[in-house]
Amino acid sequence: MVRVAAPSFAALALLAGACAGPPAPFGTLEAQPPEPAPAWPVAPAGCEVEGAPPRPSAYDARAVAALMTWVYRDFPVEDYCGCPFGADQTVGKDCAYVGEETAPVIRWEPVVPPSRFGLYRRCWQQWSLGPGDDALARSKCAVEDEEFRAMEADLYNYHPALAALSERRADNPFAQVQGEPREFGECDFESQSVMGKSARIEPPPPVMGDMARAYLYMAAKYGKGRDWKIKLSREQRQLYEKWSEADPVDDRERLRACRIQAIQGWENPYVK
Ligand SMILES: [Ca+2]
Repeated sequence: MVRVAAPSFAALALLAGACAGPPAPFGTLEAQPPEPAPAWPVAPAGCEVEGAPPRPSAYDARAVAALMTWVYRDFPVEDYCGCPFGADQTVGKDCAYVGEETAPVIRWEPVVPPSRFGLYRRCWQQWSLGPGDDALARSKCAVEDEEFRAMEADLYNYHPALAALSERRADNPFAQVQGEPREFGECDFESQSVMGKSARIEPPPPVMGDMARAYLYMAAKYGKGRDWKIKLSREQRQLYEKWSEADPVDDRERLRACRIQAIQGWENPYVK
């Protein structure tokens, strides 16, 4: 397995340091111009509660603002290529990603796709236009189905990802990909297709544990009951536990979880 040599991952190591001043107030986003390679501020070590935004009741603009201005405020780095992004959500030139866009953007990707926990719900079955064509079902379920809305709004499930790679990932589960294919510059984002369709995505080693823990968390929190269908197969669980061991929780992930806890009020037991 080849580690991404992007300088921004190395920069994350800086985050292991100590507290540096009070947090930015909610509602402001300090500009983080990503070019040239920025000197990332050392993230505060504490998990402040004061000033945290209110818990979004749905995945909406306020949820995105909470991610941007509170959770990721001083480490705006997307996960698939380690690319820093600015307040306008575009990544700079200091990025290993090579794609067709002139100004690549990030999106907030649900690690566990909404289709995974929506598929068996009545609203989803009513409004889905077919696999991969679920935008309508997602928005309808968010209005009509309180349990779906709660799962969809859980900020522990979101991470910043280059939009083009997130599109490639689509609703596919994370899984081991054979070999070390590279399609997007040096980004260690591995995609394998089966029968001509993208089917498996392996995230880069520095975040594979983060992704695995998001699955384990979502399954633990929402996998109960008849209608809460985030149940992992034994193989999936074993793989994610293996990834979680290979990429253990670090200070950045701990701080991220702390800040989400400050918003939502409950901890993520997989990130300690
Ligand atoms: Ca990690």
